[in-house]
Amino acid sequence: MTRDEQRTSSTVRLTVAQAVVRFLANQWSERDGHRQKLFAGCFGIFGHGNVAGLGQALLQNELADGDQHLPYVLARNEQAMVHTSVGYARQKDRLQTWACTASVGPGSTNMLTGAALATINRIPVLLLPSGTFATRVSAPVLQELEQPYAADVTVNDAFRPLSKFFDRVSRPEQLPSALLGAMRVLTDPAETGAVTIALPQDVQAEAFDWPVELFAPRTWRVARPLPEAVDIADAAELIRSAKRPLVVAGGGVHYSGAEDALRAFCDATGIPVGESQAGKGSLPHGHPQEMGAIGSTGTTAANALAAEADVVIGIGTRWSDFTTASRTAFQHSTVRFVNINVARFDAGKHSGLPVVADAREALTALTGALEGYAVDDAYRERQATLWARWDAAVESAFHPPTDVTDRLADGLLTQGQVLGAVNELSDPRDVVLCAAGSMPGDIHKLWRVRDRKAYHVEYGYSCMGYEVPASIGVRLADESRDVFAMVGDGGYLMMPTELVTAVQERVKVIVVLVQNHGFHSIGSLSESLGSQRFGTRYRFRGEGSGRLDGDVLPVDLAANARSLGAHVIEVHSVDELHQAIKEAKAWPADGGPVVIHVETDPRVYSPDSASWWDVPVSQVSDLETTRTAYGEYLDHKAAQRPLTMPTGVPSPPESAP
Ligand SMILES: Cc1ncc(C[n+]2csc(CCOP(=O)(O)OP(=O)(O)O)c2C)c(N)n1
Ligand SMILES: [Mg+2]
Repeated sequence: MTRDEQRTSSTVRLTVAQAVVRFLANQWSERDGHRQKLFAGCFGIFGHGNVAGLGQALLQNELADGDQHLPYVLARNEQAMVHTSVGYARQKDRLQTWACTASVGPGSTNMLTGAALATINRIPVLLLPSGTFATRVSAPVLQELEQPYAADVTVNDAFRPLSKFFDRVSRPEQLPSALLGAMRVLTDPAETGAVTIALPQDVQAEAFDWPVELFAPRTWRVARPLPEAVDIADAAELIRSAKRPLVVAGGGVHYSGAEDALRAFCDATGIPVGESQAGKGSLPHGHPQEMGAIGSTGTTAANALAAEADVVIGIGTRWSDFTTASRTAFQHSTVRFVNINVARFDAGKHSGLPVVADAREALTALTGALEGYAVDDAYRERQATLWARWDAAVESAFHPPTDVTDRLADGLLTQGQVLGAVNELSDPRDVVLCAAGSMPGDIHKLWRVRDRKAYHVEYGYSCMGYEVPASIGVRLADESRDVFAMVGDGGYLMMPTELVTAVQERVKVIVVLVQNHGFHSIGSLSESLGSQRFGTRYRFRGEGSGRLDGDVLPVDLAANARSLGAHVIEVHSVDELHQAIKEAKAWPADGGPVVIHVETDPRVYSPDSASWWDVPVSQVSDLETTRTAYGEYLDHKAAQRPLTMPTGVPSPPESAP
């Protein structure tokens, strides 16, 4: 063989876009001996930035024989396709995800919100925004941003602060390192989030001789870093000194699959568990140590225990303000933290003792190191009493007494009734999904989670419009479960578009559309802060007042959903709601989306969390309501704690001189 022949036999000539598709189709992830395709497929919307590059490559891939497919799915909105990917990846414990291709300019920047959401929630997605010409020969092209101060800036630079990895492939030679770097970050449990490779439109179509080994199947092992023995020993010592220890379980418990390890830890020690939004369901409903949601939208049980806790063990939590009730949840004068987290960044929060490790591995080691330790009987009794009190409050929210229901206008339900019906009539493995509005807080408080993957509230970015597209992702990830997307009228109006994608792909999602004609959540927040629900209701501008206080807008969201191809059921009573849920459950698995439209009375609130959330109130105001709210705000501020107590880890013996 001549040297030239050797060279040709070890390369393959493909465009950059064809190389991207072939590479992605050959990536796998592996954990605990289970191997799966890293990419289930590629969502996209084509325009001149990607139709001839990635579009051509995806077409060629779809038509090819063999098993190296990267299925293509046409979405309706680029933000939404990122949400769908996030929903999918979260349901898959971050072991699998999707790629997303968008055209230059608005198509690409539509993905920015999804990028931020993925990064904040630490969920892997691969974004492939298209860029304007690398050569700039025909600049400025349609949709190109021109900045007089910097000729190399494009709109895709906006992805940099939102991504955990960013690269722009301006020459084919750069592609291998961009792809390999992207895979490393996507499959790193501590680093993962949105990963962006910007692909200029001309580069996508450019041909190159690639080394064949670039396309060999690659398996990326998702690590389970082991804790250091000294960290476990220190953590155990601190916990043994505690009288009122408490676990705060975050999303890391789920992503690590640490639920059984947590249960074993609680069974052995009797330490109770409060859960963040991402960590909800870490212990199943009914477990004696399960205290449910914690923080601003927590249960009174978890929040009472948080206030007294002397040692708090955070597991896989990023300690958001909702989880800590804006740092008012923990009131013990010397409260100290142990933070088990795969990311050193999170493990160091609240001056905690960092145990940088996989949650499952760290919990198993800690349970061993705590052998013989358990909380006293009085603490167990306190857990049981607090929980029984809270559970009774949930019961009356789900089934309100007649003095509440008698006050409802005809055809209206309470939000608690809607949540109760869905919780009680869905199967234990069905998934409840939500993101923004008043429902995430109510679901966090009230929902009885009966399966580790049955709870999916996106509350890192709390993005209105996540609900419908993400529910498609959840269903694509696991067709053995029904998914109930709980969406308010405001959230629905942000992103109903993907109902069309669900129709196209025959994906069964059940959307429960809760119509209350505006922002119940921000309305009541506004009222509590003295802002009088200003601008939070969907109303005509009043003819006399000139303000948004006229009649309710004649908006028919049921008709809207029907027009997009969904099967719509309108309900006006609890009985009709029960029937609708049963009908939706019986709807064919490939029947596409079902929308249950229900009107609720936003004036009926769910049980109080006995908690707080820091939203600053105007310090000076012409309005009496604002001045009153500011006074109350200062009272709450007084309870805010810096959480900087040293962990008191014993210092090592002094070394010999
Ligand atoms: C994209 C986006 N814009 C604004 C907000 C701020 N916000 C949070 S809840 C909310 C209102 C939600 O209304 P709706 O979906 O009807 O739910 P409800 O509060 O009525 O339960 C708004 C505007 C947000 N979370 N996301
Ligand atoms: Mg609403």
